[in-house]
Amino acid sequence: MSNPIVDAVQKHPAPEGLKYTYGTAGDKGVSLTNARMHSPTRTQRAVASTFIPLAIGSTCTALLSLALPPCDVLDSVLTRVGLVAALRSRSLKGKWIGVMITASHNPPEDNGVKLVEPLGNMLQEEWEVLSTEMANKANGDEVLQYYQDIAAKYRIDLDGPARVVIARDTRASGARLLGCVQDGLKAAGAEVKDYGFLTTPQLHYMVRCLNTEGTKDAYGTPTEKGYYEKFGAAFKTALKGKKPQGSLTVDCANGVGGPKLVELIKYLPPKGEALDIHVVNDNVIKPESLNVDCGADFVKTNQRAPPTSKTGPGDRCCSLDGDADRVVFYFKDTSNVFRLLDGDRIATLVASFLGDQVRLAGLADSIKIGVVQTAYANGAATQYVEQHLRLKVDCTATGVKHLHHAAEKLDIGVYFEANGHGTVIFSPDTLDTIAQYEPKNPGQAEALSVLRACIDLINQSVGDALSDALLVEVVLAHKNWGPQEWLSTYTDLPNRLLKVLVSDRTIFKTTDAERKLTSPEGLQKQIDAEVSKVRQGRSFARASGTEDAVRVYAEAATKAEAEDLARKVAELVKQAGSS
Ligand code: NG1
Ligand code: ZN
Repeated sequence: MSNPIVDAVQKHPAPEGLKYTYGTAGDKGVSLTNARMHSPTRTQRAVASTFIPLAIGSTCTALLSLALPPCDVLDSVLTRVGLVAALRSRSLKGKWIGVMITASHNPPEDNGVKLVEPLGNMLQEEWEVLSTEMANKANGDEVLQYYQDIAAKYRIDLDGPARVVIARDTRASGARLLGCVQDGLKAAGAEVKDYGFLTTPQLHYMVRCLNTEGTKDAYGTPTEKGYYEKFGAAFKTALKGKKPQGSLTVDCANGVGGPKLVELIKYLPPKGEALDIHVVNDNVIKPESLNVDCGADFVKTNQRAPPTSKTGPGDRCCSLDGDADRVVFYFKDTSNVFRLLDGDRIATLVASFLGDQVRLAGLADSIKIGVVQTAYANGAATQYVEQHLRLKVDCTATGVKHLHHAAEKLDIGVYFEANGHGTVIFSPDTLDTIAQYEPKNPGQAEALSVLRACIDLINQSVGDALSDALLVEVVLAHKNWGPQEWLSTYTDLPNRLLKVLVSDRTIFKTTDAERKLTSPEGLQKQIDAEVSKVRQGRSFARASGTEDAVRVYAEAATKAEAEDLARKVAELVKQAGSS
């Protein structure tokens, strides 16, 4: 007898010889990115930033010989993700779960998918494991069996309600992948809301709104208009009549952030009155231009503005990534030198501002702010936060979910990766304190009102490039700063990030938030010895979670020393990886 789940799975059969993993790549198999690097053409790429297909064992060539059109390799995964999303929703008594189809800053031919929990946060790790297992089941019968096993294990009522929200970015393969998810959701009998094109953070926002509607924690109206109205109004209130200096040019990576920003602008105070925004690289009609020579990843990686950039010295610019959950700022100084204001800079700027407002509101004794970084944060940023701002810094492993979890433990947790992923989260107690506090004088009232507007302006479910950019503008306007003043708060230590290809990156194991290697034996000692030879030296090596490589980071007092240190550590890693 036919079963709808078996039928849906058979409709999108899994390609043979591929192994998939959810999130950053696991420690099994060989990442396809390895195969990709040896691939003669891009048409053989099949990587997903969130669901990464891995070739089983080391048979990358077997994978290449499949010669599949790029996203065929994800069809089967997407149908199964639909099934998992329905199960996850049922396990939470029908709460809305989000499915976002995007490969973020990766090239246009890539795609991927991620699941969003009811409050807009990232999928629980236990369910990442279930998703991975599900993605790797061979056929319809196995999938059905596993679906029922999950239901039994978690006592999920398969007749209970399942509700799932879907959105996608502007990639050409998105429409087909959407159909694949829908087939899975339909087979599982889920109620589906398809929002069409959204930025990743907008989808997170919708999920949170839908699940909190009508409660005391209501987050907003679950529509695009609701999103623009909420953030637009908060921006206006937070500015308190202050006008940001000059204008802001926003490079939208030719991704979904472009049209969404154009829409958001309609809800911001009119030009002349507040911020003048120039939108560039917003061509979504040509999906092949996505993230090409533009966007946050291009700017951060190449340390230069997109070649199309036409701004003059002192003009503030920022770049979003392909799904608008990352943002970095930059400008040309008076000598026409490119200056980057990355995630570390956003974190320090925002932490200093929120610290001031908390103090001015008279809440410094009851609310503590902390900053969460990864080992990639520049040492000068860490020192500035600890010694100048006198705030606590936590360091976590790479990946926003780690930063988010650490930030959740703080009253106000400001977390950013250097590459521009991040946001600020307020604990429930802190939100209550700020909501209920009775100001004792007009100064306190003013600061309190700014804090309340910032809470609304910050997308607390996930890092949101549009909301983060507006927050930066609010802070700069209050401080009456341009980018040069922002840059002048501290001087970055010269640094270098290198990628080392090794035959098996899984032998590189770390501890201490990835800052020290525990394996291969003896390597850390050798790195320490090199670090001790340079002034203000710091270096670490870790296996990338998204690429088949080991990343080496080094910083030191001078550019020459940083580069030399990086080169030497990379050499040590290469030797250890080939022995
Ligand atoms: P890996 O490949 O694990 O270093 C990269 C970024 C992370 C994060 C993830 C997810 C660096 C050094 N690493 O991780 O910050 O953004 O991708 O996209 O930038
Ligand atoms: Zn992204």
